[in-house]
Amino acid sequence: MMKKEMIAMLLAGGQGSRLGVLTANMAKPAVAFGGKYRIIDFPLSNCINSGIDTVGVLTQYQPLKLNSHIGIGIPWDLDRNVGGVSVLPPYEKNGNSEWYTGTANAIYQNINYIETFNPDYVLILSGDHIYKMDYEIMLDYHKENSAGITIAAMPVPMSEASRFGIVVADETGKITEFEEKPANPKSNLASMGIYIFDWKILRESLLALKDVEECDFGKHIIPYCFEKNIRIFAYEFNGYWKDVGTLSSYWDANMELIDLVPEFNLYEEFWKIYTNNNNVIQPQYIGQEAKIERSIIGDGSNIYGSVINCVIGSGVTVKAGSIVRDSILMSNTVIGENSRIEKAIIADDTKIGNDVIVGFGDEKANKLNDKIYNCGLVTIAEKTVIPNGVKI
Ligand code: ADQ
Ligand code: ADP
Repeated sequence: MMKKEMIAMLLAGGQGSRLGVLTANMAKPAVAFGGKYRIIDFPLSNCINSGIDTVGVLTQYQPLKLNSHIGIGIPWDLDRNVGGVSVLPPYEKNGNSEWYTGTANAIYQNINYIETFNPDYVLILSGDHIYKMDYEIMLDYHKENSAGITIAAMPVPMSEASRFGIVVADETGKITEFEEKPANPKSNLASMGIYIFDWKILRESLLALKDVEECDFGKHIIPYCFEKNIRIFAYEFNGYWKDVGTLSSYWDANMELIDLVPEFNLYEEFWKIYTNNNNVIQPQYIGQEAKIERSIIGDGSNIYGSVINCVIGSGVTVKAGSIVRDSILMSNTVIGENSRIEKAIIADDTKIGNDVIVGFGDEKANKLNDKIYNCGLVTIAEKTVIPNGVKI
């Protein structure tokens, strides 16, 4: 029988409704990030950089882009005969198909997949975090503690603590309390939603809780294991980590890439981030009157106007006389002449006319058009056309 010490299960099936129009047609892990990547590139690259060569990706909501991006896993060196990356949508069993109703339910429905590899440990990951982590070091920590479960955790500002699973640990790292999204958090040590489980323990818990509605790790599995006195440890992580589940955290994380000394560095030789890129795309072209400051510019972009503090994807055009500032433009966006874009997220293939102002602050804009959100950070859905002279 085949044997893998640890396999990863990457949860990529959440709806991501807080990313608004960006996730109307694609799963959150497929959303573009940093001018060149998609969010899922980060956990997938972490897997291969950590020596994990078997990854199940659990998809369900708007999976088309995600599936075509992952393909057979070539960019991440995950095209393997044994293991590699497998996309695992909910499938029909005995005539009745069931959606993944919760994170743990999604894993429960894939017990057979996991068992093919007869693993000692299973690593549970989220598809919507930007970070670099060596899961092998986390596994060493798990073994040293003879833990049944290890939860990666990091301190967050107390004001944000109730968005997370909150852990209280003793001086050895053993978790003494866990509460999922508590109204009154007892500490600011947040679960990162990254877990290593002894497979036997996880399997037993999934089977015991199989009838729980919307069975979830934070709400059900971890509390259940607590009651069973399983040894649960916190693995404190001190690097850069961002849950990009909201538009403002997504915008922040992109903007942090263009800091003079970025806290999150994409240029490290020993921890590369791999992605599925179109390598037939042309080089960038910067016109004579163009001005570019502190920005990432994707391949195939043509810049004739001013771009300041921006993350620009591939194939973007900014025409003469236009100024784009503090914004994220995804691939193949066109900005017409003499337009002004301030603090916006503009999704793929959007065409913006001449003399348009985005970031004008018209509070009625989001009611006028369901493709546009406006709350200090204007977000425009893919393939939107904004006519000449419009103010948003
Ligand atoms: P949340 O951020 O609320 O909390 P959750 O909505 O459970 O995370 O999603 C986690 C991951 O699972 C996401 O990548 C999502 O796409 C995926 N997912 C959600 N529902 C799914 C389903 N039915 N099928 C497949 N995939 C699904 C969690 C923990 C907290 C912790 C934070 C850290 O519960 O304790 O603090 O993550 O971000
Ligand atoms: P959740 O992800 O928690 O389900 P929603 O995506 O439903 O949250 O967002 C909550 C509300 O905020 C919705 O009414 C949505 O229309 C609105 N909203 C989300 N993002 C923006 C934005 N950038 N500008 C204006 N309204 C927004």
